[in-house]
Amino acid sequence: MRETTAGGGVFPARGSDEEDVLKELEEKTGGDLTFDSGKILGSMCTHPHPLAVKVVQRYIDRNLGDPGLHVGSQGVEREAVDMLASLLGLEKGYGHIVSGGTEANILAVRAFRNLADVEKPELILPESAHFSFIKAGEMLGVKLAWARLRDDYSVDVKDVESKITDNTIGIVGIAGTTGLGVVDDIPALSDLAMDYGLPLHVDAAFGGFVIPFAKALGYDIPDFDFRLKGVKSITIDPHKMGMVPIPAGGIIFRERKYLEAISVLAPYLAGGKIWQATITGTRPGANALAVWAMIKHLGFEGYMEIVRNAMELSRWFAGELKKIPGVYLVREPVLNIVSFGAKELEKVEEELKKRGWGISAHRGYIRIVMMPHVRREHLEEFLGDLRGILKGL
Ligand code: 0PR
Repeated sequence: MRETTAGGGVFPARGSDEEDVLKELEEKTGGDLTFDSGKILGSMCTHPHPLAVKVVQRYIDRNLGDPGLHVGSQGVEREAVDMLASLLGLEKGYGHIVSGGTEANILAVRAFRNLADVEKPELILPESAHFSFIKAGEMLGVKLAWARLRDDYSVDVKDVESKITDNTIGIVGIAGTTGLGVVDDIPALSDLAMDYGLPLHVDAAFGGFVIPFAKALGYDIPDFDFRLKGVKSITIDPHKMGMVPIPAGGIIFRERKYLEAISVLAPYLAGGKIWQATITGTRPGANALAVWAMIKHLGFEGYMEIVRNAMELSRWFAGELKKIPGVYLVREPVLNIVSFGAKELEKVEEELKKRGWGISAHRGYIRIVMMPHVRREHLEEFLGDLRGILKGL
């Protein structure tokens, strides 16, 4: 056998035993926070549901980038898209399970731009919009026109209107903002979009798996989905509150034309001449199957129970925060996100991190997201630490 030469780099010349590789990985990831530790309070992800993990493991080799090979999986993705569309008030939707909210938002902007036929495309979006739109604007050559927020942190619809020009390709509204979980006045944005003949994209990356269930539980939240005629596309992420492993985002369009506007011909794949709309080519079928499996397994009622718990926990937590001197809520929670400020916030953040809490205060406040892995006892411990830190300042 010929001796392998390592070339002196970090690429190993010889392989190691599986056991050794796993042990080394275990050591290297020892510093990671895990969701079951109860210490991650500021993330929009969670430990995936065991069924979803099982499905991903079983179907790990499926590639939706070549659906001719995996025809069955492609059918399951379509059914997953249909179920998401149905959750969002649409009988038949067109879209994909994608890599996350970022890709979903980029696809929506791409569709609006390609259909608009203007030379200098502009997109109007709230100041609260996720930074994925900055990537979309840069990649697609679309100028972003940022609309002001009102005192309640929802977008000022009048300011949105004032920004409409002949170059406007569409409007964005947010159903569950990244920082505060605020739901914009989507009905008003939808009316505005209809008046001007513009498409409205709703970023419900987080809220999509919360709002329908919270509304069914009686929470007073504005309408946000396809039941509003101006809404032409929605981002909804199963890898956030859907309990599906990363990566699993969702983009749903009202009409086929949006999907067609972003489809590129892939002429040589196993399925013959196919059209591909997603940014990624090779992409995981397993995660799309996991989306399907979770929706089938939990059903509306199952998700409703998860959301009930998350919503109740956020109301309780907000109430407890209000009792602490030196702490203030940025606003009353709308969804299962509670954001608060405190005196000497940077110092408080530093001290909380020293005690192992997975939070950040980079927006000028601390955001706590009541994901399914967050339990009351974790929050009680957190509140205890917070009280102690503030007393010691
Ligand atoms: N739209 C909204 C409203 C979002 O909040 C996010 C992500 C996106 C789009 C983009 O989604 P992807 O990250 O799936 O592409 N919001 C989270 C955030 O910025 C992402 C995240 C998740 C951050 C888990 C940290 C974390 O631990 O907070």
